[in-house]
Amino acid sequence: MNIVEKVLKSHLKQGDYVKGNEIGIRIDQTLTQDATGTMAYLQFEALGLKEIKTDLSVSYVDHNTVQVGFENNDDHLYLKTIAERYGIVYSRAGNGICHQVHLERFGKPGATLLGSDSHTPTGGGIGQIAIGAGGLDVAVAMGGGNFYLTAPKVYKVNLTGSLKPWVSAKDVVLEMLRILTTKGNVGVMLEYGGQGVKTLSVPQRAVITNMGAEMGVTTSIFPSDEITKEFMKAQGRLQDWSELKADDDAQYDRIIDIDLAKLEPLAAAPHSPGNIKTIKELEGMAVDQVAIGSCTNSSYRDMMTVANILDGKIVAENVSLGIAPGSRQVYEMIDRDGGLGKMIAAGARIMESACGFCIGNHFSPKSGGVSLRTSNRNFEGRSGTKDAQVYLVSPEIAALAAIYGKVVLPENTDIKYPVISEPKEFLIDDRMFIKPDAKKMGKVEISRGPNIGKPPTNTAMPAKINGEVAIKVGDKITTDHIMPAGARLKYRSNVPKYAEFVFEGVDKTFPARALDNKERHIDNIIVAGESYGQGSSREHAAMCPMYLGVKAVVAKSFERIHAANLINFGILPLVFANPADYDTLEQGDKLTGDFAPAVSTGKITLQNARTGKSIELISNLSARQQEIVKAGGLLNYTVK
Ligand code: MIC
Ligand code: SF4
Repeated sequence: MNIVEKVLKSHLKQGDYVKGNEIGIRIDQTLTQDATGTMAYLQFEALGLKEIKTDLSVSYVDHNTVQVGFENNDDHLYLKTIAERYGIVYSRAGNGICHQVHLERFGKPGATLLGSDSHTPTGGGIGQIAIGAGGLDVAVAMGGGNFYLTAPKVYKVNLTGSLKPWVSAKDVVLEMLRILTTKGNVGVMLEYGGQGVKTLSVPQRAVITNMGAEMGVTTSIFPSDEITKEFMKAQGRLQDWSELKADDDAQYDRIIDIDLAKLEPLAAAPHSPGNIKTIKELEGMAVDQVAIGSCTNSSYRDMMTVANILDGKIVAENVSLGIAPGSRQVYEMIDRDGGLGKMIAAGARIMESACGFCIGNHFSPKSGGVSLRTSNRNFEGRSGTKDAQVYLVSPEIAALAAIYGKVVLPENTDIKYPVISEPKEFLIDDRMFIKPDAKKMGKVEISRGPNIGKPPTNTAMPAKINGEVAIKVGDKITTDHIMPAGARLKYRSNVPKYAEFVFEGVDKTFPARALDNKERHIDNIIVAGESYGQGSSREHAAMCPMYLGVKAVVAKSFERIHAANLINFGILPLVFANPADYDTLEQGDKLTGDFAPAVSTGKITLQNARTGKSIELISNLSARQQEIVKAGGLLNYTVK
């Protein structure tokens, strides 16, 4: 067996493990973060769940820490009290970014982890099957329910050689994005192997698995070996280590070979993580802003590397440099080891250990500004500035650009490559976690500020669709397009308010039009191109459209997490049987037809009143999903 099969088969609870089949697995650990967590726990309550049944569930506060207005802090307090009530570990704001902290303190080889954040696969760096999902799926898993996924195709990424100086783990994953692109990898898991694995530390591996999310794969995993063991020992968690490796005769659906020694520094150019260019091609491009941090590339080694590149230098006059260490552990250690002082002396703006700039919560670039970032997404407008040009690069290239004010090739500078090794012992201080206390469980009163509403409800799917194309969008529409984050994040617990911003950057008139249709009993339909719903796991990108009366999304193809979220909220994801039919549809078209065949035959035909044509659509739903959609979503289906 390969590693993926070993972990999934040992957690199999339902279904036959046959590639392409829907299977249900047991989840050992869950994580939530505050931006998706409030709704996840509100749904946990709405489901009537009373007990946490996982080995470990952790609630992190790392996304909405800007706290403009009362809303964010109210959410934090709700999360704290609900954690105390149900026995969830609560990681306080200031403790760091969920994925980095989870890797340090809780990640366990061979275990399953489900997180309400698309970058949960970071945990694959330590040998976990770590999957991102919507908050409702995480709530169900916390209560002991299965998580459903497609038994995946497994691609082996065979690594050989070792990275040259100035070439980074980021360049490995950018190379993977060049090969696999951001489209068409639904139902795939990546398993890294080969001699080259031994040259990569756990945090480097985690950079690589983190950005598997950008390829749309379900997750990525590394073996658990001596290097994993050393890392866990240095984290004081040797007892959690176990070996995990593929059998010699393991089978794979595809093998991708990468010689680490042949890689060169790369960048993802605007506005997609799959738009790969070499640093050589970008050499000389002036830079306005550099941002180092996020849940990828914010480890001790990355931060100390940056600190030593900056040592004795000053940030170029035309550049503003922001640095956010990934966790409190990293922060304290770079302070102890002199890295923080070097950053401050160089003129860096030291930021909170949180998502911050990555999600456009602050540090937005100037109009049309060029920003080099070590984060994982450069979707249009995500930085908070619609016309900003965001490039994703390694910390090494980012630090050099901050000094020179432009993209430079390391060999054309006089800076020596700083070799930083992984610490033998990390600084361990778990006091910013509030651990479950049996005396408080079941008793703590849950705090609910005025911004915290109830999860919205939905009606059962009608037998006939009386639809209208409420909006038509193009290819690669991300969940950032559907449901913007940044300044709007604070409304995550208030669905009627947040729904006012659906498609804000695409068509501001959509919410009013959709609500008006809903009131007139017209079913809103969204028409889209390829890879609809890329990016974030935010279930609000399904929940808010549901609130606005969207009943179906008709697209050329969907991304996994978003398709699952649509189903969870009673919205039908339908794929064009003939993609050319996309061109025949226009906003305002009236589409009618029977919904029932979508359930029984997986096919549905809708009539377009304007063109007089009928279009065939496919609904790829399992029997379980059909029932969920019929009921109007997972909440209705569960709480019958
Ligand atoms: C993101 O990187 O887009 C986020 C913000 O972390 C999201 C979660 C969210 O929208 O709250 C994700 O990746 O799932
Ligand atoms: Fe936070 Fe950015 Fe990572 Fe999402 S990608 S979890 S916003 S740091």
